Amino acid sequence: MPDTVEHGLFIDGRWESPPGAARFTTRNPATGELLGSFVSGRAEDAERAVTAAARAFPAWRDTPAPKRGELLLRVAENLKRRKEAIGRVVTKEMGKVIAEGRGDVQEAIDFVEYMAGEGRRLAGETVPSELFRKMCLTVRQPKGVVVCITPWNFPTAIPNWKIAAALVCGNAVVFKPASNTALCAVEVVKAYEEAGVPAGVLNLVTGAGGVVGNALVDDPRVRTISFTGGVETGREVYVRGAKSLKMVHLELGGKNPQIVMDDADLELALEGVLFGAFGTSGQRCTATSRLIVHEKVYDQFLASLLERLATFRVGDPLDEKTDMGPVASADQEKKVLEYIAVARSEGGKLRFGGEKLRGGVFDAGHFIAPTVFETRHGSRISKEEIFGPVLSVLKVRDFEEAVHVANDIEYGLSSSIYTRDVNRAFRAVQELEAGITYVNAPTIGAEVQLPFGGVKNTGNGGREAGSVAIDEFTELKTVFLDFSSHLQKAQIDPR
Ligand code: UN1
Repeated sequence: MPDTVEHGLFIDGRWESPPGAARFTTRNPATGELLGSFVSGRAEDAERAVTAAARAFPAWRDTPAPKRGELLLRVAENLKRRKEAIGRVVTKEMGKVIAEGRGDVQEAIDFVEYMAGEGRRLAGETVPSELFRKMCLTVRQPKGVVVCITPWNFPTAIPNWKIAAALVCGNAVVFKPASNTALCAVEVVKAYEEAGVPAGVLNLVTGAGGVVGNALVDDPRVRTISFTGGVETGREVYVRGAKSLKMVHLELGGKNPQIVMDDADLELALEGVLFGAFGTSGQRCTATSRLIVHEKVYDQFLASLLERLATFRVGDPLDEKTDMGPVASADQEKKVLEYIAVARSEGGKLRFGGEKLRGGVFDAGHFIAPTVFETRHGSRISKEEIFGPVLSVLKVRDFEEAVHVANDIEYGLSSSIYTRDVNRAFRAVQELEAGITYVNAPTIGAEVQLPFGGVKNTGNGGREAGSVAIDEFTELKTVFLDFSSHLQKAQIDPR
């Protein structure tokens, strides 16, 4: 691999490329092109990164929060300046179309800017005391060393959701990215390095989850793990972290429904499902993987969906005209094709796609046709997260059945309803069991100034993004200030 750029670990403010270190590479899932070579970190590397973070923490904690926010503003500027270049790296490394590659970086910029302002808020609360001349309030304090473990599907946005929030709160971070988007991770870290992040405050350790991830989760000096990824790995991280009583924040899967009622604007609903189901090749936690349609409009809506898919352009994700690129890796391709086989074997009625695309440019990459199955509620493809361009279509009699089908699932991240009936819209907001509900908009496209997360097996109750992002990365100190010059006894002194 003479031409492949070798990237190092970033520990204590230095890029390290130990000669002879084991390495792995990333490849463009559309072309097979080699993109970079990265260090397969060892447990010792993870430990050294934690040591660097622990050493850097006190000075960072003592840096005024508005100053920490200023660092983030410089990071945002760096990301803005390099938005096009980094957007192209996103597209090349995980295959989302270039408009979405840029969007990934924009989402990172949006959140980093938003968190920069948090440096001047980081609010606690002030409440009255039951006693004389006594003041009661809370202040936020950082946790110390926190670990951010991130997925490949939003390889710049999600790391920034975690890192920017953690840093503005005064924590030191060890960042362990998904291996198949390691180049994006290097780009993210460079934006912080160039902004002047102090040595040790942000560290990058690439490598296998079973080695680097486990070492970080086991390390007693780490207080919080912020993890986004699949439910199986998330459960392992949770259980492992519990042994040392760590706070483990989980953002996991989804099986997100778009409901289309008989009174919906069907053209709008059609645009919504095309974007929601096949944007990012269906590889978003928020992707629309179930289309729940009222029986009165079912045949008509399905027919127009199939008609639109006939001219849907799958191909080179760097081409602005492409609607959908490849899936992100050979592993993803294998998993999605296995689910397509499951769907066929359980009697799903294939209405579109259902295969790996071959011939011409497709042969070099992991391209799967946008796939539509008519299926029944309860089939495996209607319940399990596939994380690919596979849409299950389900027919329902009425609103009540639509909500029942939408909710009768182990996940609860995003949800959507298309209707013109204001009462139904409000009922959906109230009754859909999900962290996010959209009315007349697709299940994807959350904005960073609002909380992001879900119910049931989508997580363990936390939220990222929005102003509540700081809850994950701060401890609340409760403060009682008694200026009465007397011993006062709460609950005991006469009232
Ligand atoms: C994810 O897939 O984990 O709402 C994140 C959206 C994006 C974020 C998705 N803003 O689809």
